Amino acid sequence: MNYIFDIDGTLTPSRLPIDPNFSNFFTNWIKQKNVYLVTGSDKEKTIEQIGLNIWKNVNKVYQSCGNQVWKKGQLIEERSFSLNKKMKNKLTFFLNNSRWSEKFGNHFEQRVGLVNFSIIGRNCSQKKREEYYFWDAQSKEREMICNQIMEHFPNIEAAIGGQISIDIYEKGKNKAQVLDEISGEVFFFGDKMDEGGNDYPIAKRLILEKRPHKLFKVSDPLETWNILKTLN
Ligand code: M1P
Repeated sequence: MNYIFDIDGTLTPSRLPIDPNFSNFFTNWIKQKNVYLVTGSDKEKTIEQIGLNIWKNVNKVYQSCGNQVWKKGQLIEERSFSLNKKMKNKLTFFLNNSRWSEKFGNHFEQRVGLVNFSIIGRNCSQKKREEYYFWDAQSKEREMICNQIMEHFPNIEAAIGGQISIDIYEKGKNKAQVLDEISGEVFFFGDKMDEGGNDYPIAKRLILEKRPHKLFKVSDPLETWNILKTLN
């Protein structure tokens, strides 16, 4: 059996550390199991959130939606991706014309094999992050931006990752690529499994390939923890 977990919103609150009690539980739970982590995030943020111990002790960690792969602390593979001028202009247009007026800087974050784009900016406070998340759920701004990017640039894929941003990468280089390396039955835990979310490609591929699997669409880390307790 293989267990695949998203991180932000699934094992930790978005961009925040894992609950210490859940961390203790999870550290024991992963022992003797095939556990993989897949996130849009980079290595530094991931370690900050889940701790080096969990990061090193799972089978593999797929950063940047699988565009950078780490095994027990060793870099295995990575792919590069950057925005061309046209894409950057298009995103800058969205930034300048958004109905969300408060901007805090760090709107484009270059990760390995992925660019993370945020209208509010990654330098926003936790309070502003939550305000934007709530507003975006009503306005559907990120969904609109993702759809327009993919319409204008057919070689590019854009997906809603966490609370305030969009993950952008080469078409097909989404989280589902991790399944190329993992064979057999999969239990997948994620909070963005609906169409347009960055966990969706894994769910879709498991279903299409008729692979033995179970999808756990969670709304927060506590739900993940409760499910794992019942699996035990
Ligand atoms: O910071 C890590 C997360 O960054 C984005 O989420 P958010 O919009 O909440 O900052 C996304 O890239 C997400 O995939 C990633 O886990």
